[in-house]
Amino acid sequence: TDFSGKWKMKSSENFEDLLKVLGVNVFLRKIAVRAASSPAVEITQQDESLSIKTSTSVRTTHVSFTVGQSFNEATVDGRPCTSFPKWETDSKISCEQTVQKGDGPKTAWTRELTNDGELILTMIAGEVVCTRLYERE
Ligand code: RET
Ligand code: NA
Repeated sequence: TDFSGKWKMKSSENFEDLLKVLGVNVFLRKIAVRAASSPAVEITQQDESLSIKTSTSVRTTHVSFTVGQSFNEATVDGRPCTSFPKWETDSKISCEQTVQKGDGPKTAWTRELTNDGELILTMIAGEVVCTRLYERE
């Protein structure tokens, strides 16, 4: 499986609900939802190591990790967390997050490469699952 490439988003479900359950106020939510509607995602992968840059007009994140090794990142609402990515199948990574301070709903994400070469990102907080579908640019 090779996630490498530049990706553009085709659809997104439940992103605002995700921020809501994480306690992001309505004002910041609206800003975030607008910005997150056209992200630029660039992934490079070497074997088990991935680097993922997600850019929007208001927030850009860059994470690098090796599947099977914990790393530090931030939850979608920006709280520092420790993450543990693992292979769920040979084409799907799932990653549980543990926030470094405080509490709140349990968060996680998954990234899966489909047979037709699309990328499905899910971001999870408590009972809320946000699903975002990408195709290569
Ligand atoms: C926060 C809260 C503080 C104010 C703003 C936010 C913006 C978040 C954004 C997230 C985008 C995420 C993406 C994820 C994966 O594809 C941190 C919620 C402005 C824009 C694109
Ligand atoms: Na996204």
